Amino acid sequence: KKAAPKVQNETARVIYERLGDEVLTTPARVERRGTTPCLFGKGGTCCRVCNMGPCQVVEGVEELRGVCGASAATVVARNFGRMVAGGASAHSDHGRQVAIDFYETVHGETPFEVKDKRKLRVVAQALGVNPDQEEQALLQEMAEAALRVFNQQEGEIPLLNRAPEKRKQLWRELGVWPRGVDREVVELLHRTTIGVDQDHRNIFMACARTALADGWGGSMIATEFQDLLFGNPGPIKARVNIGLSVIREDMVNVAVHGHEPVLAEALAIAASDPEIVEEAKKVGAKGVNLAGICCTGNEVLMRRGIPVAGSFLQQEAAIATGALEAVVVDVQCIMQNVAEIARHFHTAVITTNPRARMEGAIHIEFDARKALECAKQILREAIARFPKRDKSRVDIPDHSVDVVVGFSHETILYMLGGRFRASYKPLNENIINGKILGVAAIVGCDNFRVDEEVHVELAKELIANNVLVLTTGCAATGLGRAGLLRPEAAELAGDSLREVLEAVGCPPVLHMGSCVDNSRILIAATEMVNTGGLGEDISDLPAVGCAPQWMSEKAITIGQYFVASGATVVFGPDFPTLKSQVATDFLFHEMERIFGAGWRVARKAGEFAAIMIDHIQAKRKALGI
Ligand code: BF8
Repeated sequence: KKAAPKVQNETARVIYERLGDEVLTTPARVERRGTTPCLFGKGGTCCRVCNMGPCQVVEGVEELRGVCGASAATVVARNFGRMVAGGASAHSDHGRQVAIDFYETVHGETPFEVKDKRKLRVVAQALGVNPDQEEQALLQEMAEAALRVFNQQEGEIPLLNRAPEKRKQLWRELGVWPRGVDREVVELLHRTTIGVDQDHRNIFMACARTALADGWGGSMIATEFQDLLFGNPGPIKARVNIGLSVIREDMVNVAVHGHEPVLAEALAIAASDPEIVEEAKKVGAKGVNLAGICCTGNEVLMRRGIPVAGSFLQQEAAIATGALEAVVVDVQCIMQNVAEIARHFHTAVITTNPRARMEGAIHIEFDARKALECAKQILREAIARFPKRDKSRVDIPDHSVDVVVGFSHETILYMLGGRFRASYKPLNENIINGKILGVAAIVGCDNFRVDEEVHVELAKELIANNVLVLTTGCAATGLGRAGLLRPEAAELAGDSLREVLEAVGCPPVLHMGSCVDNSRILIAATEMVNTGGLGEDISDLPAVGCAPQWMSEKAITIGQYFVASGATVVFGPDFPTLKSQVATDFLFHEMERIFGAGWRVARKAGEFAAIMIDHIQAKRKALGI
């Protein structure tokens, strides 16, 4: 056997080592392809929007414009715009599905019910629905208002009214308040096709508008309506990473992988159904065990304490433990290699969504209206695989770690504000008095092309400098694996942050959920502004975001809506516009002038930390604190 390829994650590394070259894993593919991807593609100057090309464009070389004359700045802006549209469409198609599930639920067509009644009126108001009406009428009106966020053609998406007053005024002045999600995505794709928008500035402003439609539209609908349907997350103890309490040797193991929690919720209910437990026992198992992967993992971790086997980086490794009977997937971030790895084991890959089929998978279509029947059918497929498990090939490295998760915006309100005066005031006071230097969000993906877990070193450096860290997505799972989501990790914090954390029993890194839950960070930032003492807009806050290992287009859209909302973001290890200085200057500097926030790029944890801490210090200075 050859040596296992290099991989940043220790658990995956151990498992890959055992596989050797039996299966071509993702890090092995990275290694075999070499380390230098196409520089035109990487830097954003490969133009593929028509059939006169593809054109490889070089900035400043007249002969090396696109054959139509497109400049590097135009090509880069178009490619960036298409990423923003792709990311926005992914989050928002997810949000739309949640809105449809909610609509069907309030019309009595699904087995679910609205769980979070406390939040009902808040969300109604945010959608412009009169909250003072009889509950059934309210629910139905909210379902229609949620669907309108996607298909509205004119006017304004109402959820942006939640933002600070000054920000709303700016969006109106700039003409970037989105009209409706679908319209913005379609328009951005239209503008970036051959022969349409040729002004990089104009394209980037359209990117801001489309991204805002995602953050304050599609993603926010996903977060809020998932909370309404399945409950608002609260602090809960659980475990992350592959280990014997996460993937069970004595149970039928089913990994839930993807993004829309409705499927995982149905599987969780079905897994404890006596009929299913009995069927599992008949094949020699103690029952059915669920473990999460990617953002579905974060959703069920936050609400049910179901363990997370892995982030994006560990989807292959979880299967290669030899102990998964099924990987059940819906949409987004499911690598095609999953089916290839599963083929070498007894694991069934089960696709459930008509939008995402896979070769080599069994397809059992999930329909929320028949949620439990579908879920049972999926679990039966997994149960039937249990007798085929080859015990001699099972190897589950016991690496799982305790975490405390569930820090929704509402949880932070109650935990930091106290049971009797839910408020962000104590947080703001601790920022003003300097005990907390500022707030940083570490979000986004894992990336097989990054050698170290940048998230982890970065988070440690930030908390040591008294910066409170918020996290979502695969970054959150990675920080959990490193033990930073435990209250005991407060001992790694600087003295003054540690004092604040220990008073409330909070970890130094707060897990706020999945990638659509970055919308929770927008609300938390707004709440900090409205609480007072930290300026009048999100751009005044001593706060900053980052995605140190971004991989998906969705991360770019998130970055763009943070910037357009006034929060500077640092991305790494690279950035998709760097081959046009003109376009990059616009995103990094001109956006700063327009929105009070811009993009930055960094590679190593130390570089990220330096940029982020400098930014927080500069904002503190401007506030005079
Ligand atoms: O939406 S962090 S790898 S799983 S894209 Fe994907 Fe990136 Fe993970 Fe969730 Ni988000």
